[in-house]
Amino acid sequence: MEYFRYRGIIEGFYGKPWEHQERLDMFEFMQANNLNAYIYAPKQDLYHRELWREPYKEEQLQLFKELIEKAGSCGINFTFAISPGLSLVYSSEEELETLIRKITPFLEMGVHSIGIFFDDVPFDLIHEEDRNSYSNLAEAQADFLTRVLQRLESTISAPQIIMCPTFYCNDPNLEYLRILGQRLPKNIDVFWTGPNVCSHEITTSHMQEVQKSLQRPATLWDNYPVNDGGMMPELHIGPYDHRDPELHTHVVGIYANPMALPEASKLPLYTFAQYLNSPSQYNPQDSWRQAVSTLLGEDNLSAMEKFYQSNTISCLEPEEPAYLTNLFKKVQEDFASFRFEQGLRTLREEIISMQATYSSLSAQDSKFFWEIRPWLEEYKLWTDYLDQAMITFSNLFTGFFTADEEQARESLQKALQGRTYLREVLKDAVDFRTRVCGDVVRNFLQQVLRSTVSIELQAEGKEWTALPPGIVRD
Ligand code: LOG
Repeated sequence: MEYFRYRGIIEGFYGKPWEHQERLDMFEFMQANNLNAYIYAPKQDLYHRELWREPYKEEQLQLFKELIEKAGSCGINFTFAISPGLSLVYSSEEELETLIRKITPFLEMGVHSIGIFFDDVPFDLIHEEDRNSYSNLAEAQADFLTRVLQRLESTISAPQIIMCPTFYCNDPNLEYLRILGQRLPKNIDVFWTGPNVCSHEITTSHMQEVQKSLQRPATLWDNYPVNDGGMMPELHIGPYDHRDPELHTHVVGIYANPMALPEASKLPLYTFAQYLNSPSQYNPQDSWRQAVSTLLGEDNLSAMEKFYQSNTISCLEPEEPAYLTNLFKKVQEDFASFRFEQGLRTLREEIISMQATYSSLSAQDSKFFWEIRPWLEEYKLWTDYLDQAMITFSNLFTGFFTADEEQARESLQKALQGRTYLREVLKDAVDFRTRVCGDVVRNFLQQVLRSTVSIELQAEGKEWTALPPGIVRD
């Protein structure tokens, strides 16, 4: 018995859509992992959204044909989706005809599942004709989709429509949802993304409330591992998590919205598939290790575990990377309690381990490792800066605590040089493209700058009191 009717992937992100070949590869991955549904909905395909009225060109349809056939041969239900909500006149018959004309080639290629999406479009009726015909957006959308369904039913057998509402997360008791629930034909499926656009947690009771409003179990559009928009600096490679094992009692299917990086997405998608196939047995950490061993090889497991510790930030784990936070907290406590050697040793061991991780992963040549390259390269830079910070602290302690005056002078001079270097690299780090290591290493480097400010001022013959107004000592 399957827990979810639809176990899928929705290519529904903003940014660069996947390549044709990447989609074909993904279908094989899906088949191997018992995922059975794919929705084509990349926001950046102009013909999907802005130019929804324009028919696809012949060459594009040829590629779709290949995709649809491949999906079929992999046991995957292929849904073609269109997002007309930016400009659609809901009440117009002509608009309905235009939409039918647009999807007809897909129906002819054997697609019987159509997505019609109204996410990220105006919240109100923007056309006068619609304001004259309907009293609200939900009514307009329900009426339009009812008409589309009637047309499809007269053209093909067993058509399937899935819609995405304009209010697709947050409060399950919205009037808008209740109107949709009442007016939409019961065989139209409805998407929902959970308590948030990107939900940290999705509970069964939340989905039960959604079901009540919609008068049907919803289909989850789960915005993980997607990393578009403001999330682009984050690498979402951690396991699927915080989804109640009983969700299937109030949800007909779950579609994960992946990253624009298909290979990197496969790590979380592998774990997602395990959740879908056996929710009550699912263990995120075990599943993740299995994913790495299966997809990247057992040899990469320990380096990937290490690298992942610096890449945990996502809607699932919004805090700063816990491992690094704890490690630096310990080092700072050691320093504050005059256990300098111990603190430096912890740092040194961490740096060595990070260096080894970089060397090992950057030597790999597969597509996965090329996709994660920007994160790897900035991880390397943080490792180098951390190394310099460790040396600077070491010089600082020697400078302050040695009885040998000559050595003290020399060490403080070196600490000063380290400070100058770190101040410069921190300026560069403002432009880092990734959030690898979160803010943890950055904050630690900042601490080095603060700890060394007094020797810099001394070297320049300045006192605190000589600082310009507005600069305060912290
Ligand atoms: C979009 C989606 C995007 C995602 C994450 C839905 C239903 N729509 O806020 O295309 O990938 O957020 O940024 C969205 O989630 N809107």
